[in-house]
Amino acid sequence: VKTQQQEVALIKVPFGLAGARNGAELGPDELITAGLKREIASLGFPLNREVRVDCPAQSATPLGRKTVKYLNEVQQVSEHVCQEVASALEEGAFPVVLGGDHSVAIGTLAGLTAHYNNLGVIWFDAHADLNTEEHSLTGNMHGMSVAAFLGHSTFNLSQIKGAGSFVHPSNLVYIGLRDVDDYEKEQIRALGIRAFTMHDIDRMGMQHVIDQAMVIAGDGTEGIHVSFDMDCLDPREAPGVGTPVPGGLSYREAHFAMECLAANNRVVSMELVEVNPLLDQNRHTARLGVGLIASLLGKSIL
Ligand code: Z70
Ligand code: MN
Ligand code: MN
Ligand code: MN
Repeated sequence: VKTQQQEVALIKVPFGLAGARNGAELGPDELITAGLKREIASLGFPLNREVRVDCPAQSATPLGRKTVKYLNEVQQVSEHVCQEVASALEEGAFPVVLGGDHSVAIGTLAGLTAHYNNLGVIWFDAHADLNTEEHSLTGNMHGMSVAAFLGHSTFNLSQIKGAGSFVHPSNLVYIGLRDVDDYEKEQIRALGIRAFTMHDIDRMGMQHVIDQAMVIAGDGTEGIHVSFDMDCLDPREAPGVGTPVPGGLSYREAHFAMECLAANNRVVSMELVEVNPLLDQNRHTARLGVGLIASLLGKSIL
């Protein structure tokens, strides 16, 4: 469990241009309104910083027939997120990055790899986000973040000022996959990436899945980053996401995973992305997100 003396760095990234729908840029404020700072304070963590990364809005110039959308904007945001994450880590804080669409993970990983030579990543998602510019069927960069920190896409960590080296695919673990493109399936096989799909969770249960995930992401690494896309949850639990996919994690499966991760002192940072208030019902998804962050920070039932 993180010691309550450790500071939490809240890094808000209201950026949604790399997603599939409008609205993810409203995620950070929605999570704050849903009580995130109160939860962090009541768990006893001092705040290292609360920053809001300056994010470009929709560009006035039409995209035309570009295959990759908003590359310059993603690059700019990634560099700012990288700086904030790296500087929070230098001060010994635990970064909590709030998206935004999942492209914000590129900047988070850039900042983390600046500080840690070997990093494990547990990626909770319905999607693999492993497309490259060349293979993406949508041009949306939130579907390319994993390729960027593994170094497989043209735009990758090496283009971000201050980033460290790529994450090794043997230290990446997926949890919750159920909507994976053909190219991504090939890559998962070719690179030998460990993936716990919804089928695997059904078969072996979350306890076994999360125990194995911590071993894989922790093996030979200096720390584990938890990247949490809210669409890993079932849309009945989390309707407020840009790309809901049926058949996802239950409320308890997700909380249980976070509770187990809290008990593992190797977790060094987390991000929570893809909360879309425009598609939510009664702030349900944002409140669930706040609860999941609290569980990862060590909130227990009793
Ligand atoms: C699809 C793509 C994606 C999140 C959707 C979807 C990717 N594979 N990622 N929602 N978070 O566009 O590449
Ligand atoms: Mn700038
Ligand atoms: Mn994602
Ligand atoms: Mn997703």
